[in-house]
Amino acid sequence: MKFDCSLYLVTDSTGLEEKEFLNKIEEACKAGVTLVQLREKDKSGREYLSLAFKVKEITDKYNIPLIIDDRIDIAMVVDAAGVHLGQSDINIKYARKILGKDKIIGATTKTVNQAKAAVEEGADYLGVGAIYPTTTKVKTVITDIKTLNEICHTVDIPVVAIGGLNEENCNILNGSKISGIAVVSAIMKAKDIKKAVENLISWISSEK
Ligand code: TZP
Ligand code: MG
Repeated sequence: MKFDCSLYLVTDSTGLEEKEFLNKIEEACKAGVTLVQLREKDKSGREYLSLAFKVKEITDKYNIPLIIDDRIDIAMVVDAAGVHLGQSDINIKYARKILGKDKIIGATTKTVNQAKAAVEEGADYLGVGAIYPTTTKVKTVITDIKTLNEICHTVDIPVVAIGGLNEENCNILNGSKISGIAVVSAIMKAKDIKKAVENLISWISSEK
């Protein structure tokens, strides 16, 4: 499946009422994010699935592919565009076996070796980071720009930078060969989502 990962919204529903959460996603879709990942770490399978159906309705309305973090089963039930898998999730080769060739499989990689392995197993894109420390709940390991650039030069699939990135600091990526940036807080916590998305898009366009 063809996809555009230039501005990749990774969601975080922490502390938000469902309606507020869905509104933020819709605003971001309307403003021009190109890919959305639903990322839930604390919900039960049933809650995750229920939310995935609702988010899928929004992303479908704006024709934006939806990626589900961690859960291949949920991605299949809601007919999402694909899944995002980390280093401790199901191996990409088995995910591919389940999902078939048409679904998108993204992989988190923090080193050149992990990146090479993910490509060999059939990943469609790589998420690389954290570029900056992040307040979004993850065990943060920083990936420096040098490693990010080495990964970009080593693999022939899109590389997306992630971690602490926002409209003020994404200049650090100027000149790198990334295909896009993935952000959580820069959009989910923005006072003005439309403006944040537009500013990020204008930086992305200036880098193309
Ligand atoms: N993987 C590496 S950093 C990160 C993930 C999921 C979180 C990024 O969140 P934020 O708020 O954009 O720093
Ligand atoms: Mg995971």
